[in-house]
Amino acid sequence: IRRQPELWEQTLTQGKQETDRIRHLFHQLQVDEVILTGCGTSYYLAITAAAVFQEWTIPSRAIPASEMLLVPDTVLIPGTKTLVIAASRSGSTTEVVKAVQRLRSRPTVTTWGLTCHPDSPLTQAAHQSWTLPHAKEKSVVMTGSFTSMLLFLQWIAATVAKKEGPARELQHLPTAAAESMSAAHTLGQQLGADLRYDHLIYLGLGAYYGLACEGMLKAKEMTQVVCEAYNPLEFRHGPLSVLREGCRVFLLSQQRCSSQEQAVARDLRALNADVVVLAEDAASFDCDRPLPLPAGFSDAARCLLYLPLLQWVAYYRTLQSGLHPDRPRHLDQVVIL
Ligand code: F1P
Repeated sequence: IRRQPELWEQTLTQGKQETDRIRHLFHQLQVDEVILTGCGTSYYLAITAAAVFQEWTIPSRAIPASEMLLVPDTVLIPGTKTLVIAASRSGSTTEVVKAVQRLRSRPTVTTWGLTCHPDSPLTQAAHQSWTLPHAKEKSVVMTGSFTSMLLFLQWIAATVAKKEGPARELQHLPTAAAESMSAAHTLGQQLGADLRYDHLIYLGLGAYYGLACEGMLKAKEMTQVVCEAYNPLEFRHGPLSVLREGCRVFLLSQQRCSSQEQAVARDLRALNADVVVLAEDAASFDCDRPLPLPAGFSDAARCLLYLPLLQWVAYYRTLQSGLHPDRPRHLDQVVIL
């Protein structure tokens, strides 16, 4: 978790070396849309990346790799030139590899792979692939690999975008993360050690829904506590009924939705939930624990900065529960069907 600023620096260095190749390949393809895919954490990163792609480049969506494999005709639009970008830390997850192998033969589909393992089945199956070996991990639970692959996908989107701002912003993320890591660590340690809260809820909208799902998955994998993820405004349409004193809610707020999300935070507090807000202007929310995030980023670029706190919370809760963060129950690094 702690080495992420350094990993992101290395990811950007690699991204810059690949800029011409990415631009050339993308412009040669002239695709109508991008579909990002993966499983588990890698699917959640696809959700976030798809929203960023759509905002910076062309129509994009995220689909679980199992659906790309099993029901591709419910996903692909006939006659549409599609770029499928598949992410997988291991590059070996069955659904991802088989989906790419099958899609490759479709004339309207081009496949790109993104992984942390060189020479993996995914790199062999995809038309083009990128590997981030520096982001490989020994742990089962993905942390730095998630954020590094997400940053690389953001870099691809920024590279093919018609404006320069996104690429410039991304280059400031490692420094911003290094500066905010200690606040995230201190708060994560406090929150993780507090076992009174046995129901964790993660809220994020658009690109941040993928981040909320990832925060939820980290806590679930490491601690097996009950966790859920929702869009913050959707949460008021029914799920709100579960709120009680043992609930802790993490609200990952976007700057452009700040006033609506402040209203959500007020509702949550009124129902006795413990509310943690991560936002650039976190101090202006009615919440129990604000984590102000570094200023000066667009919502699309800022994504990565939300993750360290969520990862620390899961990590410290695991230790406090007497569990081993690197040995999550029933899980392996790779799911082979
Ligand atoms: C993804 C994944 C992880 C999950 C678990 C099994 O693998 O599903 O999200 O935490 O450990 O693997 P990958 O395709 O990214 O290698």
